[in-house]
Amino acid sequence: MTSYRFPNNFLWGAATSAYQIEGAADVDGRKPSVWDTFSATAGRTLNGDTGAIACNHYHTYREDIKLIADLGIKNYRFSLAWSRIMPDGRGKVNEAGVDFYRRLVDCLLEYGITPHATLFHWDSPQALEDLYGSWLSREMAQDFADYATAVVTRLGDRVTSWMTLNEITCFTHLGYGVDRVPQHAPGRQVGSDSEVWQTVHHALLAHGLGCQAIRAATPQPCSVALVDNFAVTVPIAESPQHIAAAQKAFGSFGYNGGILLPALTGAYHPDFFKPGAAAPKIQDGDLQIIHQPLDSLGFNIYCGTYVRAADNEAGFEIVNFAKSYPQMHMPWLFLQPESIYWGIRHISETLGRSDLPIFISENGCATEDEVNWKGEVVDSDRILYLRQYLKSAHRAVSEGYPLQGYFVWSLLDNFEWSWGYDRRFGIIRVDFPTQSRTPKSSADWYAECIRQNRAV
Ligand code: IFM
Repeated sequence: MTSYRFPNNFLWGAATSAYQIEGAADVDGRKPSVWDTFSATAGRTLNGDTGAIACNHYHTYREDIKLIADLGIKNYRFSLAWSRIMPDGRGKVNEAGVDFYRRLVDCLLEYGITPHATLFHWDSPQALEDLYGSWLSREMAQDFADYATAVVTRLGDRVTSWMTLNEITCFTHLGYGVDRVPQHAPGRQVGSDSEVWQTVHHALLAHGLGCQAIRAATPQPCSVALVDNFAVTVPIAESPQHIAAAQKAFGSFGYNGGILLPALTGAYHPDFFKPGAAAPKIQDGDLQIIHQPLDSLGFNIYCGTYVRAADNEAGFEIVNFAKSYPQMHMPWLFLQPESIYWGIRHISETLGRSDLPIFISENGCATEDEVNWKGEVVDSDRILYLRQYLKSAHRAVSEGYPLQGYFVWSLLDNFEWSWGYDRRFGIIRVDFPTQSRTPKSSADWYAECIRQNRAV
């Protein structure tokens, strides 16, 4: 009965983000974000879905928090909508918007649930897009820091766990990236890779200035994290040569060299500065700003990439997923539980940051849920997926890597960006026409994991 048991202080949580669940898009002074504009533009999202209503959480947060409490979940990660707090992106603070988050946090605290707040989960104010093209401009970094100051000054008396930006890759490369049709996220298409990397650089600066702003504004000790969905290289087999290949590949794989490396080591990967490479313009002192001391790293993990040793210049090669490799209900989401273990191990061992505590800030999957004749959703596929990943997370803990907690993605079925409401990641089903909530079998399973403090 004691197998896969986590340490007593392990944090069990669930995660959401503002635009994906709140709705109430024009209530109490909120102004549009780039996602309101993007999703309202014909052809951008599946079925033309938008987050205008989403899970209506702005109005149902009390009931939703009670559901969290009923499951025994003690940690809740949510994000704040910048354009609720600062409708024009800069300048005047909308106190009615802040009040919503005060109510939300107070309700969490009443139930004994610790709030973990992400300041930016992709929904930048449309006003800043109109003013200077959002992440195309360096001004965005300072505006983000000012927004962070406004939030932490007002909510820092009740929130002590802060995350700056969520998944820089997604709102930069997927929004501004060249040659991407259809476009999967808001952002003006730019003409070159170095311009895309410039948006990343501005986001990293926002993270760095944001960390400084949080620490300056907090009225009490707090923790600050970056949340990244870095690319995980997984050895095809755990032999010394394939492990070495996965480690060799890690620093330059995916977008790691331009996001994770500068944030955690203070330097872009050397490949960025080779002739013809797409280095952004970097000003003196930028890397010091970006490389802030962090209390932890939030690691969003869904799946990674297999790598094997190869007799080539690089010493490794990527192994594509085989044709009938098990996959969840997303084109990019393969069942690869080892990715959670290897991601954690790479931070500690490959990057040499064993000092940095890690928490899984998102892990979950979309499944083709069905409601049975009893009105239940028996999502055995989601349980299979989550159980394997938790066991793999446990392996990291048992080998001494500093994993502190786990947030399942997601608490609720929600607006899955350009996939609209078609893809369901929740452990609680949302029937969008009626807004009724039904905990799925995976929610009961997760509650049992929490109760027993282990992967059951
Ligand atoms: O829904 C998203 C979330 O907003 C960011 N990480 C990945 C999830 C699933 O696609």
